[in-house]
Amino acid sequence: MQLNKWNKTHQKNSRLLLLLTLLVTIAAISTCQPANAQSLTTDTGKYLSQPIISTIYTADPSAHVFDGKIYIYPSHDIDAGIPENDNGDHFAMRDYHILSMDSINGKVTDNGIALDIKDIPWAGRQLWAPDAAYKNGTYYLYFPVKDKNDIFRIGVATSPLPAGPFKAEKTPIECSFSIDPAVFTDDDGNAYMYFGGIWGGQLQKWATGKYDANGSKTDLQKDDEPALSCKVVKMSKDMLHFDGPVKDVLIVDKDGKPLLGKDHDRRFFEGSWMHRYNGKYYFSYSTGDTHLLAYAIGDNPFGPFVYRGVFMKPVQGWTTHHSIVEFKGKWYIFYHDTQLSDKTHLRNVKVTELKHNADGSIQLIDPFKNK
Ligand code: FUB
Repeated sequence: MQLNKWNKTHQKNSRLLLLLTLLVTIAAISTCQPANAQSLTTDTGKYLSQPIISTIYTADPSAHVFDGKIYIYPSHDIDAGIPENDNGDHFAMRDYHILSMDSINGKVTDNGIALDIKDIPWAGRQLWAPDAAYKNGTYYLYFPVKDKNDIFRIGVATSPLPAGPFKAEKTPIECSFSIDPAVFTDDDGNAYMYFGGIWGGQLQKWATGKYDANGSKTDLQKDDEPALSCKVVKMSKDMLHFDGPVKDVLIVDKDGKPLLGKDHDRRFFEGSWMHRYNGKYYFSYSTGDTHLLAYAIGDNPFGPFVYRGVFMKPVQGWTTHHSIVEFKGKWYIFYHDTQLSDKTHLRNVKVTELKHNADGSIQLIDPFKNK
């Protein structure tokens, strides 16, 4: 009888202990989230938009609408433990993940690894900002990566599916150099690649037309000379090569004078994009060390482009990089900041609406909410 009573009490206590252990375990698991997801909950109110995905770090989003769906081709940021410097060595990315969504602010799918650096035979290090294009049943992923001599080149990989997996060509695109390819397909089917970036993007090392390994680490040009230009080239019919000479994307002021090297608030730095609106060609880009997104308008894909202004104020983090896309009658800008990590090399992609005024100008966007 005594023993029976002890047994019952003991069983009851054991069940209580089990329940307690279970509760503690559940609590521990639910706090075991990635660091990024935790910081997401800290101070979301001050930002205009929230990260579209928080399970991986993403940046440099190139958005396209393929088959009625939005596909985003971003860099996949990782912490490689490399200290920050002006060369951008801390951006040591190793693969790409394509994101997709059926609607703006809808569910975002991470489609897994689309291309890994180990599968690019000529690659050395640093998979930077990519872009994509579609032609005749094939999707093309364009990507900058340093070759085995530590020189940035632009490569191309193909897939029958927009989210990959992509297979890289055996060599970089002939005559390609520097970073940040943006491929624009015009209404007549002709495609053009805009590319280049100064400082870590090495554009200044090509100022004479040939690569100068000992060239300046930042801008090579003198302050009162025209700024270094982004590059543009027509793509071949098979989308795998350049077709014709690489030209300068000239940005001029309203009097037709080229922007100067000292004009850090307006001159091109990196992260170019092209969109067409009401028959005009909008060349947009980052001003880099002044952290602005600016645009200039031209009458054809080669320019020249007349500088029109800033359309996005600085985001949180050193870099700013965007794309502009039309979806269901509205225009959107995909961009990034560092809301999830507060670290310049661990960024997160966002999206917000972009509006053109009746005179063709673009409304200024503040990535922070007005207080
Ligand atoms: O993501 C690495 C580099 O940072 C990109 O190529 C630049 O445009 C800047 O966003």
